[in-house]
Amino acid sequence: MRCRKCGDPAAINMRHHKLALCARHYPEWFVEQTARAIHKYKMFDPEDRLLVAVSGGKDSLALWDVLLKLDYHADGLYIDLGIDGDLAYSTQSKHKAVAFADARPDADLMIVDIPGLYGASIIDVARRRRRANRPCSICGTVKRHEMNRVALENGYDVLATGHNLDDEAATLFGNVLHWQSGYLQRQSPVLPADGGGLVRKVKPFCRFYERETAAYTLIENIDYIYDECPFATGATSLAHKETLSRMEHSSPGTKMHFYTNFLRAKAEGLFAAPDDAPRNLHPCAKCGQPTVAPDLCNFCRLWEPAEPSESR
Ligand code: Q46
Ligand code: ZN
Ligand code: ZN
Repeated sequence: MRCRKCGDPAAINMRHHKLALCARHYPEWFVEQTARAIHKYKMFDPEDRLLVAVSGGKDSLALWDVLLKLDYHADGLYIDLGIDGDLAYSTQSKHKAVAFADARPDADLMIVDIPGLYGASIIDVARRRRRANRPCSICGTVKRHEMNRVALENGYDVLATGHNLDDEAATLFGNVLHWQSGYLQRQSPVLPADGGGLVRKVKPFCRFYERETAAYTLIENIDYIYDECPFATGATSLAHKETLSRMEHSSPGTKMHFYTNFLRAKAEGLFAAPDDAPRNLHPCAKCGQPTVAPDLCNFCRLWEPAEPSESR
């Protein structure tokens, strides 16, 4: 297999694009495609201040790298969740994010230490809520809240995450399996800001397959944490990814068509709510972030004493 641009041996063959590229031309293509996605979905403008959520994994570090190459003002945010144990997952992943920032003079990294700030790791919180073996929904609540808080408090215009096409297709698959109309309505490469306290969220890698971001980090020598979070094993989203990957294998382009045709159907109004009903958000009584819950938001409730029904 040869590079389409120069005829050198190809480093990657993308069957769905019918495109093979060498190690010199692939990173150029990858950066250009990111710029096209930013433009296509009107994600942000050159003068915007971006906060990139970095986990120490390949997608988020590749995203930060590309945004800096494209000359955006992009700072990093690492949230230390306190997931340690045998793998020392949080310590190791933080180390990767710090090493990435240290090697680049234009990369500023902010670190939010959840146990230090709130007095408990997400594992402690999950244990208190009798969810020690499945802390992911608690973890998701904490990450969403803290990303939004840090972005708002520090005047960022946009929060960027490294979700790739495999992530988005798996999420879509789960939402379709359960016909989660609200989630289907909101799943998008761009979630606009709402004046009530939610910062704009974007996913510039939503059209890249996971193996494409992996190839970019490999060719560009970006060191990341290879291990998954220990709680990722057994997650439903992983099972959905495996199902979709089998379909992709027999029919290249399946994930891309599934996701992009969904976006097109949505743009044509397929998932619009009957009256485009607002979600009835109001400020949380404690932190002020928008919530649909009646008093405290889900995040603030996590730090309250567990209710009897939860501690059974
Ligand atoms: S970090 Fe958190 Fe993930 Fe670990 S506990 Fe689950 S949600 S798996 S992306
Ligand atoms: Zn080439
Ligand atoms: Zn709150």
